Amino acid sequence: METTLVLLKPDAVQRGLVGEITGRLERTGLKIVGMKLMSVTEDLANRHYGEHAGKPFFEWLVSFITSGPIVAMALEGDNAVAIVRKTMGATNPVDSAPGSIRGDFGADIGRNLVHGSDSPESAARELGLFFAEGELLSYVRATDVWIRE
Ligand code: IDP
Ligand code: MG
Repeated sequence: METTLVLLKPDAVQRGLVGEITGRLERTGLKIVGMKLMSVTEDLANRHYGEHAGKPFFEWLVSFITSGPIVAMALEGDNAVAIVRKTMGATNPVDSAPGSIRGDFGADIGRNLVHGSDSPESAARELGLFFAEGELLSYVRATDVWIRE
């Protein structure tokens, strides 16, 4: 079982796509175990996107993710990392398949609506940045038995 971090970036919040995107992620069967509307400070942005420091788009990326409220979400389930990445689509909306979040709503590589951790290791690191331990809940859904063996 994995838990992964999803961020609905400021463009998703501003465009009124929180419900649409959250619905798509929920319908995969993954379980929401943490969720909050929040601001990202410059310090948090630098730490979250640290692997991209030095790249030409890094400063823009930090200013974008700090430009307005985001929704941070923790999703749990078998292969949660890969399922979220598939549901999001490729980084550049030009290459994202129709039916994916970025493929359906994105038009720009920077303003691509969502973040999803790229590995279980990244997920553990990023979840620690965005959620305190007590903010992630463990609970049973009646539908769990219909979603996984
Ligand atoms: P990912 O979000 O699909 O994992 P990463 O390569 O980790 O993609 O890049 C992080 C974020 O940085 C992307 O989601 C996108 O918002 C932004 N980004 C990546 N490459 C570019 C670029 O070439 N120009 C502008 N922004 C970019
Ligand atoms: Mg990434």
